[in-house]
Amino acid sequence: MSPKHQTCVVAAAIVDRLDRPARLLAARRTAPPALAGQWELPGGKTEPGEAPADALLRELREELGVRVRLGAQITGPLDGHWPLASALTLRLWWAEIVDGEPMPLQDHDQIRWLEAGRWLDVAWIPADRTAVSEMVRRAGGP
Ligand code: 523
Repeated sequence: MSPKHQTCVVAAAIVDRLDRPARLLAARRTAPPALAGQWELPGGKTEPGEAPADALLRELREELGVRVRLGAQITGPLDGHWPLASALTLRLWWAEIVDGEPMPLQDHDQIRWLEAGRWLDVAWIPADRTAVSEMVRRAGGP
């Protein structure tokens, strides 16, 4: 299998507007037990042969019922990816909703828009907290 067909995890930092983000969408997981109740940037695993950006659009449609426009990738320290607790790594993009109202349809029991200055106010999964902290730091802090 070529590297581009390897599974990776993709997620989105969905903000109210890509050009001047103020609010960030967080989603609370229902499974597995070790992650249930913790908040994440929504997303999931790529399927075999699926391009990462396509996987992300699919996951957001399935999980939240929204269509999004992807912005820039938010690069992490591992070749642009972010470390996860598992052997997998996470690729992250900025995103803006272009159609639909986000609802927790699958895998989540709550979603929440975090206001500017409050992006660290939920119990993020540790991997996501690292990324969100860095996003805040790069933006010059809350
Ligand atoms: N994370 C994570 N943060 C984050 C996501 C989207 C995923 O730490 N923002 C972790 C959680 C899981 C793994 O990445 O350990 C896979 O994500 P998951 O379960 O959301 O992917 P699915 O739903 O595509 O996985 P399957 O149900 O196994 O298909």
